[in-house]
Amino acid sequence: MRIAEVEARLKTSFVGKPIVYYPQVSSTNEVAKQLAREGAAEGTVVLAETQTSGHGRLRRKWFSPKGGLWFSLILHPKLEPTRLPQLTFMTAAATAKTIKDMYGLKAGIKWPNDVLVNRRKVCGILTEGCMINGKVKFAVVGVGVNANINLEELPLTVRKRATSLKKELGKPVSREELLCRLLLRMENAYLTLQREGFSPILEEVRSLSVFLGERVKIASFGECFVGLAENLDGDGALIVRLENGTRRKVVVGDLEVLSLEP
Ligand code: BT5
Repeated sequence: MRIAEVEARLKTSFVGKPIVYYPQVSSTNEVAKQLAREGAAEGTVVLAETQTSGHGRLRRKWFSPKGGLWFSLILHPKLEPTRLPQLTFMTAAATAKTIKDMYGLKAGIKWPNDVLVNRRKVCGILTEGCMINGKVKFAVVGVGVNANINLEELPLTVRKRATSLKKELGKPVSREELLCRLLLRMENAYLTLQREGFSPILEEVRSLSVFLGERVKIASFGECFVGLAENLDGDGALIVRLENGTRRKVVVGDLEVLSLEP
């Protein structure tokens, strides 16, 4: 990554100022949390070419070979801790829109934290918060975009459900340009969230969704069930109508769109 080029082209006011760059780290989220504890400014981005222990939710492994866009953004949101997932939705919408605008690919959001292209995962997002006395001291939003990675570098089980921008377009993308555009969208979305609340973001997520109105399989707290993904409530929780007609609200879990299974 040519950081000087990013710095020269970045049109944000505080996101990505500064960008702390490493050829390799354990996980950009871990480094960002450490920097935030030491007082790093809101907007600081930690970016690495590769991660040796990149992770997703529940400490699942996030494979981070060379060619991807792996970064974490430090924020100081005025949000209740239970509302931190709003940052994930905000980022998913920003990423899906950036991919659509820049490359004309049909990018969509799969609840709660994936961006898909052609039914396959091109990006995963992990938001982590640090709470003190019940308040959010800072949050770190980790973004992994399979920009120019070779899919052969992912294990077979992961590869089946993954894609990269390079694979979809048949040629590599400029990661510098992608990062600049994505950080600008994230900054604008964050300002909207802070000023106007979650509803404008939620509307975007609804319109970019690949899961609403679909038959889905949910895994949540060790339980599995199938139903229709009916809506997102005002907090981004998923409302599923079960086959017996009752509704369930799902706050945390994994979702598979049954008609989209590769
Ligand atoms: C996520 O978790 O999708 C969140 C991933 C966040 C990664 C970023 S990279 C920068 C920052 N630093 C970090 O350490 N993390 C963040 P989850 O929904 O739990 O999905 C994890 C699952 O995605 C794994 O169990 C695999 O099945 C799959 N997976 C792993 N690596 C992948 C990849 N490169 N592309 C597509 N899918 C992948």
